[in-house]
Amino acid sequence: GTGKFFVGGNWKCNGTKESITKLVSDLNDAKLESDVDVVVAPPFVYIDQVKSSLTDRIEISAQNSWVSKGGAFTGEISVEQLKDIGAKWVILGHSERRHVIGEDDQFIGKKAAYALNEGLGVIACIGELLEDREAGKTFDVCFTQLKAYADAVPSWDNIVIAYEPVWAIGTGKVASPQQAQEVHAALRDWLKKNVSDEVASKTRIIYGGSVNGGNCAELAKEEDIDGFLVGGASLKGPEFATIVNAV
Ligand code: G2H
Repeated sequence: GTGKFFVGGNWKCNGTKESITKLVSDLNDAKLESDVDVVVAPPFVYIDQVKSSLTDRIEISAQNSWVSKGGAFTGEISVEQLKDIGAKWVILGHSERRHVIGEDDQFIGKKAAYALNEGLGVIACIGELLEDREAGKTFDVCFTQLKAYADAVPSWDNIVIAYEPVWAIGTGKVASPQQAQEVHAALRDWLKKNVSDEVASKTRIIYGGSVNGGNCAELAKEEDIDGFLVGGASLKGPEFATIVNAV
């Protein structure tokens, strides 16, 4: 892997004050290896609760942010507000926002640029649909999505790339270590050719899609897998800790 292992827990649209109190307490009790960056992304409305109760060992991410400065944008949350309540990261371009909400590459690229310029780290998601994979278009689709970030962002210093094949998300069908490694290596090669050697070698590329306590160790062995973005299994404190400690 490249640099420090990075594990994010994407809680998606799950939880209540009560269940999140329990999850935070389990995370506070967990033993986490020291050489791993650990981040959790609660729903917006619980970020403040989590920030005030969770150990500082774990940083907070949002799951989305508005594309520019706040104002008359009903229902949106600005980067400035996220920083104000102590978030350090934002997940952008998640497949659920691309394919369920309809966000496109350019919009996502603009969001990434705005968040980075304001000082948030960005977990930049990309990934192909099953039909793309079956049509042999996995690399094309991933490179197009990656290029949209590359064309927009001011720098790569604060970006973690999350490769999440859509067919593996929430389906229990995890990519094999070889399938994930093949794409991660191709993404790194794309960065080398299109951005720089330095960015290619230092940018962490994490895998997401049905990662759990049972499959994380095998995936973590692959050379270009620098961590994970975990959905379902991040809702259970002890299992999330197992994944953090997988490296
Ligand atoms: C992929 C992942 C978290 P899950 O979306 O980003 O979710 O681990 O539930 O497949």
